[in-house]
Amino acid sequence: MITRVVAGLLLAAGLSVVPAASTSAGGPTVSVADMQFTPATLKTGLGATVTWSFPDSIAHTTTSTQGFWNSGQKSGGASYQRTFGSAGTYPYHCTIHPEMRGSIRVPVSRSGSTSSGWTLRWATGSGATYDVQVRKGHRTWKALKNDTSATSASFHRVGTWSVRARTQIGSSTSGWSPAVKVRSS
Ligand SMILES: [Cu+2]
Repeated sequence: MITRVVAGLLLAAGLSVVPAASTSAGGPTVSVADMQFTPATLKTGLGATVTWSFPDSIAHTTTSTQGFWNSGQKSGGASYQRTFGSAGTYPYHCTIHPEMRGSIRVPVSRSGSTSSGWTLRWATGSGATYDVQVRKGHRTWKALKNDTSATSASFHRVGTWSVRARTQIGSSTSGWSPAVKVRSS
């Protein structure tokens, strides 16, 4: 009863009532409010589900600049989710306010050790193709895999190496992922 009265007063005062807890399942959340994405640049793990929340009363979108996703118009506490199952850099914007820009950055995941070598994984699912590059120290990037549908590879080369990948689905190609380093002895 009291809660309803307070909510009514807030609505009467023109304040937005933001729903409690979102269903983000522990993944990162991007707030789409006050004409910006916060955080504008989000680095997250391979396979993470990103939730965009839209508390504003005016509509916004999260729209992949490369064509990977488009939320359509969202407002008033709505949300949109996308799982990032492949490495790359994914810029996006709001189609209604093109000056609103953000980026999701998904590095290649690594498991292993300096002595035993590494398993590099750049995708958790299938249905895409990938380019994977490595470089030793600060030398030039070289292809490890070109246009492959494989999603992981073992890697055991002496020295410190950087690894990056990008994803292609249909006519959409991501930017290169943030580089990660592996070291083998
Ligand atoms: Cu907008």
